[in-house]
Amino acid sequence: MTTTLPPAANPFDDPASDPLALAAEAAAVIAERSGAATHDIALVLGSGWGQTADLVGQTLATIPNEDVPGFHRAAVAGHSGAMRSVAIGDTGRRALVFGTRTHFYEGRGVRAVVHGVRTAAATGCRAIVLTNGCGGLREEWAPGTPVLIRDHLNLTATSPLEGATFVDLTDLYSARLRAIAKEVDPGLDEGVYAQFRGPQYETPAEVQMAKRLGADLVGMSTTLEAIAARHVGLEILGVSLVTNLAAGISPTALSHEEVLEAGQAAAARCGRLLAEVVGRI
Ligand code: 8IG
Repeated sequence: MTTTLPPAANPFDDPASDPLALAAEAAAVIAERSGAATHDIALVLGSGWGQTADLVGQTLATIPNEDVPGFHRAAVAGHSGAMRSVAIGDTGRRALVFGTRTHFYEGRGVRAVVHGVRTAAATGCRAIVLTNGCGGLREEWAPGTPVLIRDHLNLTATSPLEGATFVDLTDLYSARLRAIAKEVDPGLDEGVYAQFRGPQYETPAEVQMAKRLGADLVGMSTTLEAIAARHVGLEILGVSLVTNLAAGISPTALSHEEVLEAGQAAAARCGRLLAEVVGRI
């Protein structure tokens, strides 16, 4: 008689499990379901970016997250719990578009947070575009303004790297890819992104702290993913959509509705940016 154990709630929980092996398993499922042996560029769509996926190119396959090892449904309203294989123009190349990400504040651990990045590398991707919705510290950035990430402050006090993995983070956010983005949209500014743990937004005092530390943008994602992406050799473009002014910078309180509205308003500019950039990478 055979007994089948229920699947572990979190496949990353066992410290002896190999996250890169799980990423390779996920990549194999994506290859099978998408009909593409390899993908070329990955995109992670953060808050406010969901509507841009259709502008990137024709969707050739949609795969629910829960069908792919190590992935799970979206935890945030307005995020799509699926990944898509998208044609990049008529180049024959494919983009792997993640409609959502796992946030550190979900408590699934850092391995789960960076599983998408590692899976993207395992599918053959050479570059990744990490997008997010965030709070802006500069008053001139009205809600709905996309900003290129030039560098980051990882304020999570953790890392996706385990063991003596000394990775250089100079030029983590590729100057080459930022230049391509500015060719497409010359009005783009750049800034330093600070990742807080969340899920609460910052206090006004924490926003002032971040400002004094050199931050221009505050959010709850991206830096851990960027570190993992560098580790597996991906070239990285980071783009933040300022969906709200950070706490205390504007006199009004923060709401998730505001975030979704800013995304709607900026969808055309952001979608065109991603589509053009992906075509030129
Ligand atoms: I959308 O103001 C979004 N995400 N930490 N602060 C932080 N994360 C965010 C914010 C914000 N807006």
